Amino acid sequence: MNLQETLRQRIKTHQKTVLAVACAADEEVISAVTQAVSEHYVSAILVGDEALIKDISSQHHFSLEGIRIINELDPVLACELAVKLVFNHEADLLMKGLVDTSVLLRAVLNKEWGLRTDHLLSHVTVFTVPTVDKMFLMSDGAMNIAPDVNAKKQIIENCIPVTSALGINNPKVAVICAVEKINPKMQATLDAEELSALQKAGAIIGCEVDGPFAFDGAVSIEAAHHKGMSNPNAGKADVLLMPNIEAGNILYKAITYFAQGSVACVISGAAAPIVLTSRSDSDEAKFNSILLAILMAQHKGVQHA
Ligand code: COD
Repeated sequence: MNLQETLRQRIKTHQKTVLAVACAADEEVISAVTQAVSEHYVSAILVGDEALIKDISSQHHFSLEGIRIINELDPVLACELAVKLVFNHEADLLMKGLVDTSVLLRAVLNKEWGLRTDHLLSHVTVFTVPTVDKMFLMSDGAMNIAPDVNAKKQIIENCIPVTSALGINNPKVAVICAVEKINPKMQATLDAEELSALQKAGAIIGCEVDGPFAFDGAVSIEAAHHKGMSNPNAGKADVLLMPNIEAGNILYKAITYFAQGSVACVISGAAAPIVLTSRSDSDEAKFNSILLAILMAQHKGVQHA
């Protein structure tokens, strides 16, 4: 399955969406943004080192025509300016450029002019790998460090608008652990039991939550059969809820570095979708993530329990 093609096909209209980019002076970032502009997906406001942005663009023949640049060399201030553009409705989407994730997220979480809501914010990765003809979601590999059960519930809920935007109805969420059996010494397995019970009791809606599952039993029906797993959703996961940021981040990097997978990443739960890839990600991953953020903006209004 080709992730970019799927994303392109789901974007129905080319409405004028404005993308604000924080710390934009980076080859891959400018490449992805100028591609999105030239294909009329977005118009863009680049915040960052204007001279460097122009220098990189002329070196690589990226057209900056029609793109507004706001010159700000300080990364903290550049993040603040980009977030405020979205807060003030001058832009619809925010994108992380060449800056530490935590610096941008602190601006996003600002109490006066940030993009907070009454819900937790979390990072969602959509990915495909060449060996499986299916799209998966994985969360959270980049924002919430050590989520407790309540945070994990909200991380699951933040995946639902993404699955809806992708046309995945009633997704199967697998709570990923190291084993399939509850082990009181493994907190993730206790969380899995509680999250599954919460969903069965109606406190999480729009998906089915099962676990504990080890990774193989979550994504491979053959592995689930081999292990004798009786859960009918074993091996059929659409969404992988990772136990903590380390597990999520390692899986994310393994998808791109070892499995030659494709990714698209956003922060969900904020007042507007936020394109948030790793600094080392390719321009293709950044472009895919812009497409995903546009799709999410077009599918607003999903209810939580
Ligand atoms: N959603 C909503 N509000 C939040 C969230 C969240 N996910 N996280 C924190 N808040 C709120 C808190 O309730 C509080 O009001 C305020 O923000 C500050 O909370 P702290 O003190 O926990 O926040 P910070 O500023 O120390 O840290 C927030 C970060 C998101 C920056 C932090 O969690 C972090 O560094 N995450 C990892 C980012 C990272 O390095 N990723 C690397 C992989 S790319």
